[in-house]
Amino acid sequence: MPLTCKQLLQNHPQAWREATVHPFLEQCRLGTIQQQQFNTWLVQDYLFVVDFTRMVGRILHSAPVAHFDVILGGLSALKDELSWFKEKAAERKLDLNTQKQLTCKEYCDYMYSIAAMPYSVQATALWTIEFAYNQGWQLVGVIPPYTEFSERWGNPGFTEYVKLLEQQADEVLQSSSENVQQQAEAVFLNIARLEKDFWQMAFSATQ
Ligand code: HMH
Repeated sequence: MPLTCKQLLQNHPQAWREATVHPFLEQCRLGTIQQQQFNTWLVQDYLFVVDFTRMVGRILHSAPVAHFDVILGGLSALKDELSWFKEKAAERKLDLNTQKQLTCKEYCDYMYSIAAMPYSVQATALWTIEFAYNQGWQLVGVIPPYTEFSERWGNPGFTEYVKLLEQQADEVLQSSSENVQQQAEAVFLNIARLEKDFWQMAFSATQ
């Protein structure tokens, strides 16, 4: 049986829950998140998205032409997302010219290392990263004052994009060797852990 994205979720329900359900998101839903926690997330996630955009650019380099449409659509959404982050930061008078915190740096370094892996592993990583936010923010729901944030990653268009990423990853995993499938599973688990750590990094922020 070839590995699929669904199978990864079924194999690791606990790791996935920890990646997508966190007090940070719960307190966004309740409106009780503190400013420094939210602002830390916002600035660090901007820095993350800059490096994530580079990762998607590198995935394009490895992808079959038949996968270009979806990936280019993702890159175009990232163009919009990067300007949106700058707007949100300006509204809050936050300086984006900031150092990465350790967890953010670890995650960005990890994304960089993924470029050396087979395309099916990269495609799985891309789906995992996008699905984590799609699910995490969707569970928050569209409640003010963070409506705009939950909608960005929870909206139907983004959900559809994540489904296409899943299809592309499944398609190439199907013809991957067992060894490569194991790599894909390890990458899924590492990303799930980094997602959990990223929420925790913002949640623990005191300044
Ligand atoms: C930490 N994971 C993190 N930030 C994001 N913006 C995404 C995933 C989805 O793009």
